[in-house]
Amino acid sequence: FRRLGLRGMKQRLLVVANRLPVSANRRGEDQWSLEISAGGLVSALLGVKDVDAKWIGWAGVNVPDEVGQRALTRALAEKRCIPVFLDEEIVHQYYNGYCNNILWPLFHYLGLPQEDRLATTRNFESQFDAYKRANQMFADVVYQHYQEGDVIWCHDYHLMFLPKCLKDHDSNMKVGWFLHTPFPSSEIYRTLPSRLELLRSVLCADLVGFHTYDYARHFVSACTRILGLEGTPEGVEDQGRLTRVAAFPIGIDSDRFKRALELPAVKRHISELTQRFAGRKVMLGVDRLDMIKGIPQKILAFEKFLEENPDWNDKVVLLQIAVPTRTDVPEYQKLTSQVHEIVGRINGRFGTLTAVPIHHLDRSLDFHALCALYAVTDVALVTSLRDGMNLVSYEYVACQGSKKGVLILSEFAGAAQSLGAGAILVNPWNITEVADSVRHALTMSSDEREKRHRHNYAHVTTHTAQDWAENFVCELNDTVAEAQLRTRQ
Ligand code: ADQ
Repeated sequence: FRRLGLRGMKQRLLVVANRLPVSANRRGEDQWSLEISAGGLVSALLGVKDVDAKWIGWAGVNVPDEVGQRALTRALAEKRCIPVFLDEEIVHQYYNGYCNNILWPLFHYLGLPQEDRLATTRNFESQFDAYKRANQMFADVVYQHYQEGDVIWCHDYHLMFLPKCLKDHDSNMKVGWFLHTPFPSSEIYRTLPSRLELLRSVLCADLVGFHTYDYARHFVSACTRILGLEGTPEGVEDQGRLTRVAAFPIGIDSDRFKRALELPAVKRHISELTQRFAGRKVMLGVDRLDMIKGIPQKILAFEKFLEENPDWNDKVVLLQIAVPTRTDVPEYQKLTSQVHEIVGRINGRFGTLTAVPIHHLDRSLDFHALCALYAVTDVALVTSLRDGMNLVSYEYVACQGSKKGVLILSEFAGAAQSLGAGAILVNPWNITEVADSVRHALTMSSDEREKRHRHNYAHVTTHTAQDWAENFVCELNDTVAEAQLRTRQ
């Protein structure tokens, strides 16, 4: 099976993730338009080919009426997607509340919400309750579509309760769970009030995967320290049952980026951008506008660089593309205003009548424009405060053919562990260090650029999204086969 990869796989793959890879917009009572949404999970999974997969998830929209639900289900079916309908109340409590306000910051070492500690504590139980109910709703849709032999691949922190729901329903289901964020140190994780229930549920899966060995190790430590279970080199053991735990570093579909660079539309963008920024070095940031991405810290580091290197003032520009996400969460609204304020101040301070040092866009770019930007820029600045992997860094490398641009990468992104020496690794909290790295990147010899780029490029083009998915699914099949053997013996 390993040799055949996904191409030879006879089973169907049911991918279950909070969000479907498309956003739905209602155009009439029974009319919907669908648009691919931006985000790491979507980018990676869309890069997986040759598999009979269906995607189960929420379409990101409230559809209270049956006519609308039926029409959306039909429209999504054409894209091999199956919707889970969540009402506004549950989205508020489960998605905005428990997932985005509690699990997301905790898993990225930002702690449990502090500002309104008491309110959070009071709301906690109802939000966790909604989380479990929402996970059960995903499970119900999985049951409706499940056929014996299907492989069920659950994704991310939104669905930690799903493995238990599925296995309670049918213990023969083949269930894998993969976390796209970091799994934090057990000392951080243990502050979570629902720490026991979530760990026990995840352990119901046959295979549990993380981007890095460190995250897997943190998870096993949490199980041993908090649940008192036994950690083994294979995973976690509970009364003779093994849950396999392992690292599966994600990748991208690098060929898709390489092919895109040959398209006339992308070449047109490239030549426009080259003309537009002629005579200046261009630095690039592409992030979802999220606190974990360290955008304010990045911009402050760039300010420090301009401050300390006045000779560069009109010779370099930072393009920061920040796609807004979770726009109805107050923390994210605050972050947007903060970023706007800092950018405005720096442009006021260092700009001239004809040029500003920072171009900040609050929007998603289409694929062609994104590839062109990756291709023409001299330096990419990825300064996440924590990041499960960070695919932007991979995409940048894939599009840097002849230019051999430099990647400045946070040591707190999972990608730092795979790209390592090819990038300039920085502590994003230390803006002096980041500013120095900017200078280093801009003045780097072509030999050093070439060497670093070769290292990065080799990794990105040989550790693809396809490999990631194949490794995970193969390991899941092997794990289940081995467990069956053990019970027969
Ligand atoms: P994200 O936090 O979304 O993913 P990342 O891995 O960098 O982070 O992926 C972002 C994706 O969205 C990239 O494919 C990028 O091209 C796209 N994107 C970002 N900004 C964009 C913009 N302005 N316009 C268009 N496209 C944009 C989560 C985890 C990561 C992990 C991935 C995959 O937080 O750590 O790497 O899942 O597991």
